[in-house]
Amino acid sequence: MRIDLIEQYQIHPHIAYLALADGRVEISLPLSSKRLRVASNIAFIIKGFSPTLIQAKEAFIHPLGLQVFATLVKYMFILPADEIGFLSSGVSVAVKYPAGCPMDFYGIDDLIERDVVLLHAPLSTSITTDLSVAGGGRRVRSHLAQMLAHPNGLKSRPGVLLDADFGESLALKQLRLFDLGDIVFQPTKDNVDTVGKRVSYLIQKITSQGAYPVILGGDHTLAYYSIQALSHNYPKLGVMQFDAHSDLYSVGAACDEQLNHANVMHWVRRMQHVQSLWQIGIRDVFHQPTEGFTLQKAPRIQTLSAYEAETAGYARMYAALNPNVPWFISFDVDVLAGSEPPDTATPVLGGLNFYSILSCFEYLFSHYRIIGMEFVEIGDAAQGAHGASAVVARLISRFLFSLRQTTAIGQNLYIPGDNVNSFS
Ligand SMILES: [Mn+2]
Repeated sequence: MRIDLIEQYQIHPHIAYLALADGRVEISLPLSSKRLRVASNIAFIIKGFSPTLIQAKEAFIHPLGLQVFATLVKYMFILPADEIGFLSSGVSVAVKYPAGCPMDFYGIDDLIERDVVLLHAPLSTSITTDLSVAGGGRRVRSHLAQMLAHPNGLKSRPGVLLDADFGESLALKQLRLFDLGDIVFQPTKDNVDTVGKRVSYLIQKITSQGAYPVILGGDHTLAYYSIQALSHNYPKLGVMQFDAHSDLYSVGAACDEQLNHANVMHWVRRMQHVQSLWQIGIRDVFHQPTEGFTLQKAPRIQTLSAYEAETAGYARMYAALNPNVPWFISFDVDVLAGSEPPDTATPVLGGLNFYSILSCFEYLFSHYRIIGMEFVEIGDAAQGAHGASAVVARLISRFLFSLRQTTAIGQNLYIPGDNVNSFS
């Protein structure tokens, strides 16, 4: 991880110190796996910094030396002053049943290009009555984890993932799917912006390694943080939004100025790096007030409605998508045909059918550079085999297959017994 030093820092307010038998001191942070062993004089200097004081970087570098300072910044013992509000509680926490290989924040350093990193962001501005979408991403993770799990629960054994729809086999050791866990959310302390900033921070780190984030929401407000964060590595980006709603709602009231899951695409469409925004599966019918509004052209926004996609297909969109920019997929599960609670909280009649979406994704994965995806508005409740979280897990599985070397299964079968080659 490259560290760009900025001007002002603060010491982490919750460093724990443990004196070791060899005279050194182990320092650690809550919710962090990283423990550093430092000389007692260094620990003494660190303890002396006031956690409430913002100081110039020289005030830290002078007593500690540049190398120790940079290490303490890298491992978050010293934090950039303007980031302390969302970093001091940590950024993500490991989960008990990860999908793929569990990874902590510091593992991001070791990612290589085209690695896929899963994270769940329990971020929500929606006022929900019965069904929350804040934690719905966890449902997708458990589907994926089950899909990948050894049938006898064994870990780290050789195996392949067989995809019967596509007749493909993928060696699990090639998968390179890493699970960062859940973004830290402390209900009593955090708001949407704190959680959103943690997401942005992680996406910047992940994409600067050339790896691809797959973010599970949360509601669609997530797009504001995720797509903004992508600008650091992608000065030109296309966005494909699969959604029943345009999320461009304006009602002519004060809430139009406040970011929420129904107006988030107004923020996205204004982002400099977003060259094109395709809205796919849109089908809502609603009353738009006109008093106090002007009707303007929005040339960067294009639409493939659910009606067009399901009756005429996706060809018009494929012909128009620019293959020379990287694309990010922002997927609201209410785009799916038949999505009702508990799959999602805001269902709309109609929608895209599973195989129609699956074939669209196959086309996108093979013709365009998809540099990440997010899936939002997933209901946090048990869903059936055809539920939104099952669909999302399936789409993610195809992303993984598309990035790796796969083998055609053909007429081959795995038959119990030792490999015959071992006898020859
Ligand atoms: Mn949406």
